[in-house]
Amino acid sequence: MRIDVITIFPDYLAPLELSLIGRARREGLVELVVHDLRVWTHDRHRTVDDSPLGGGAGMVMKPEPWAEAFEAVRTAGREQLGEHAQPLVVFPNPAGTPFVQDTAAQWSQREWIIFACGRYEGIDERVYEHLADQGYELALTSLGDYVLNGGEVAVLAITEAVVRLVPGVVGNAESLVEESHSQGLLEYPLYTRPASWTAPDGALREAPPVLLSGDHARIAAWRRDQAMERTARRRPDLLPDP
Ligand code: JE8
Repeated sequence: MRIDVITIFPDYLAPLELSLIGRARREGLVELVVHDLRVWTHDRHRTVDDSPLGGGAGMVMKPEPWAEAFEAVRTAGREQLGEHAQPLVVFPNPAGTPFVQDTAAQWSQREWIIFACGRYEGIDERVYEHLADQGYELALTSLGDYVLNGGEVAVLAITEAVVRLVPGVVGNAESLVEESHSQGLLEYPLYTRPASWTAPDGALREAPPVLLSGDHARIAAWRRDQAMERTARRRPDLLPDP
């Protein structure tokens, strides 16, 4: 899978060098290229923004650098992947469709995703129209119902959620199976050794004895029950309408 990110803050994406995703990149499972949008400006100040037409607060991202950026990134991507390659272009946007686990599963099967990170008040609307006219597949996607300052943090979260589902990236294939089993429910509580733990306040805190019983059917039933109870209490919206 190839992922391109276009941003005015390339350093924001530095964490993608680390940990799971960093290893996936080194092993060639994922090719990730971060681009500085200002490369595609032509003035001394490398201007990417201007005031909103019609007035109003803040600044709007100008269309010209974006159009040039997409042309260059499409050419580079097709050089690597072949002329057949069709990217999905994702614009993180607080007014977009919510990003959920199902989105991550679908996008993990894509050959190529281009993330376009807006800043300021957002991007000139004609960029979306132009890309759609050029035949790009576009997705406006929200990380959640709160306000960020730009798309970069959304790209970090979305990339981690997508790349960990690419075959071979998460070593323990069982942990992904577990996730799909418990689909739609919150996870059950976890315990490890010592089974009897004396906390710093002197209290004896025991793990649930069922987990030491060796009875795998009873353990599975207990975990299912805990997951249901937790979901009902914390996330009733996840349960089917009663
Ligand atoms: C963004 C964003 C996602 C989420 C994404 C991209 C580009 C006051 N204004 C702030 C209102 C409009 C957006 C402005 C900042 N901004 C925010 C997000 C997002 N994905 N879940 N929340 N916020 C941009 C500019």
